[in-house]
Formats: sequence, C-alpha cells, structure tokens
Amino acid sequence: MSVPINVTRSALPPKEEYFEEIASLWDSRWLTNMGEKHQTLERMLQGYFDAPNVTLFTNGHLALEGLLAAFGLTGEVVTTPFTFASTTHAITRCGCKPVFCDVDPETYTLDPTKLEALITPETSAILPVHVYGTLCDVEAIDAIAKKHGLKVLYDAAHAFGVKKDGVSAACFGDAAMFSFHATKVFHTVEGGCAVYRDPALREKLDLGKNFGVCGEDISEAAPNAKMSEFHAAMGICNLRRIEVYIEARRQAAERYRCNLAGVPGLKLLKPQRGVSSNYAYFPVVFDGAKYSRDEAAARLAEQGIYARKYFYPLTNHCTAYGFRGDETPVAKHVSERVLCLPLYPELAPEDVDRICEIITE
Ligand code: T4K
Repeated sequence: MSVPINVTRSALPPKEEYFEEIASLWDSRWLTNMGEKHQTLERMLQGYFDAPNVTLFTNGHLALEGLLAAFGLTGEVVTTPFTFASTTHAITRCGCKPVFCDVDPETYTLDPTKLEALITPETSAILPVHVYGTLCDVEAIDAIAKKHGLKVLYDAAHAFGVKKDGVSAACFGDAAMFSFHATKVFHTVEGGCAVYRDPALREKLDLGKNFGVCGEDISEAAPNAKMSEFHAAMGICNLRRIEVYIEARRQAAERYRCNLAGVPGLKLLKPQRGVSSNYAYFPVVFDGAKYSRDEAAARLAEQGIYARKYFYPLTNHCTAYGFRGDETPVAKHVSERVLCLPLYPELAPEDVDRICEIITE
C-alpha cells in the first residue's frame, strides 16, 4: 500500500533555515521566558494581523483560558457545540456555564438568529468559533453583543490568514484566540496567541501566562503558559512563507471543489463574499448521498486515506460536561454527516483526484 495520507501534514521550513534561526540560542542560552525570538514573533504577528495587541501562549487553549480570565467573565457564555473540545473546556474550566447556540446550516458557525433568545441576565459573553476558517457573521454578532453589553471573544483557532474586506479575523470582537498547533495553517509546533482591542489586557495576560508573578508578589494562581524560544523560532520561519503555504492549500482545495461540485448528496462549503480564505480544512457533508459519511470514511481508510470527523461528537454531547444537548439540531445534523478530507500544502494533485474518485465511484 502507498504512504498513508492523513487529514493534514505539518508544513515545515527548510531545516537549514530553522537551524540558522535557533543558532543564536546556543550563545545566549536564553531558551524561554519571553526571550528575543518570542518578542520578534509577537512583533511580526502584530504586523501580520495589523493589530497592536498580541500575546503569545504555549498553545491556543491556554490563550483562550487566559482571555476568559483576563476579561473576568462569570455566569453564562453563549457558544457553539460544533467545535473542538477546547472551546467548551475553556468556558467550564474558567468557572462559567456554556450555553449552546445552534449553527447556521450553510456556514456551520454560530447562528445569530438564534442567539438573542439564549441571552439571560447571567450572560457575560459570546464565544463563537470561525470553524474551518469560515468567518462567523461578525456584524450580526457584534450588534447583538452591543445591544446587551456583552463581550465577544472569537475562537479563531482555524482562521489564521483569513481576511474580510482586507481586515484580519484577528480584529473582530473584543478579542480572538489563534491556535498555532502543528496541524494548523500557521504553526509553532505547539503554540497560540490572544489578539485584543484593549491594551490594558496585556498586563493581565502576561501575568496569566507566568504563574501570576508580579515582582516579588504572586497576584493570582495562574498557570505557566509561556511560549519557548524554539517554538517562537519555528513561528518566525513559518510566518515568512505563510503565503506560499496558503496558495498551495488553495490549489488543492480548488481541485477538490472542481472534482466534487455537483455530486449528488455531497455538500461543500460555499466561498464567502469578500473573504480571503486560508483553506484550513475541506469539509464535505454527506447528506442524501448513496453512502453515509462513516461508510465513505471507512472506504477511504481501506486505501490508507485518513479523513477525519471534525467535529463529531458535538461538545454538548460529550461526557465531560454532563449535558445531553438536543438544543442544537442543525449542529447535530452536520456533525453526524461531515467528513474533513486531507488538505495540506504538500498534498499532490493526483492524491486529490484519487480521494475524489473513491468518494464519487
Ligand atoms: N479551538 C478549536 C476550534 C480547535 O480546533 C483547537 C485545536 C483549539 C481551540 C485548541 O488549540 P490548541 O490548544 O490545540 O493550540 C488536533 C489538534 O491537536 C488540535 O490542535 C486541533 N484543534 C484539533 C482540531 O485537531 P487531533 O487529535 O485531531 O490531532 P492528531 O494528533 O490526530 O493529528 C491529526 C493529523 O495531523 C494526523 O493524522 C497527522 C497530522 N499531524 C499531527 C501531528 C500531531 C502532523 O502532520 N504533525 C503532527 O505533529 O487534534
């Protein structure tokens, strides 16, 4: 059998470039705790997002927890269950209650038409997810948040490089979190960041990722969530070639789209008007096709192709939180039928064609 094809494959810069980037660490011996590479990457990201307030974290999850804590959120947070467990974990781990809003049947992001009915006097924030890199209806969500005096924190884990009318996904709402995990469009092996409007949050976030160390005092029982110099160096190298990565993803995604468009029973994500995509994922919803999603996944796996059911089960169906949510029927419908096909910069056109042939045969 040929080499397995996984849902993704980490992009890496040339070895020599990374080695050159980290060489100075052998002289400085400054390996972590907000060193030179960390500072450089933060500055590079400020430029990339065109946003002045960026704080790096050891992973996206802790960036999200850091933001919830820095905003001092309490009570209920309205969110989507169609996401990775991290989003819901962050809310519960910060002592808040997730309230699940259903998703839009076309974009799979939080449906703003269902949002207002879920807002109570206990609600402190809205935490939508730009799932697969598809932007939420940011204007509608913003208007509802303003009307009710709520914070909006976006889980933008999938949305690195996405722009709407030239504005980065980092710049919507009060804050956004990005994941720089090895499986993401842009990565630092493990890592993440918080991007936020209010510069006063910087100090809180810096304390929140360094044990709450404040001079000789400890101001809060915060975790260690600092990004190391080796991780930041990987980010510096990857950010230099982000456009190349996204263009290679675009070509693979367009090939999928050409091959699969119009196949009965297969639903593809529609491009969003005014949005430049990062082609992070290629989800296909098997709705009324001859084969179910699970049968298609099994057939692909027989050929060494490992597509993934991102995101099944819904987080409001996970044991961890003790809910048994049937309040989100659209999300349930999509979650039971969606399959993310392999998509990464090095994916060969012949492999895209082979995957599509297996699906359409
Ligand atoms: N919010 C959302 C919406 C998220 O999707 C995530 C993370 C977060 C928050 C939290 O951000 P982080 O704290 O993770 O920064 C993966 C990732 O671990 C996770 O980061 C990601 N979302 C989630 C959607 O996917 P798995 O369990 O599916 O990964 P795994 O190990 O099965 O890898 C998938 C494929 O990727 C492998 O088959 C091969 C490839 N791969 C994997 C690794 C680890 C590589 O090519 N290189 C690698 O190093 O969770």
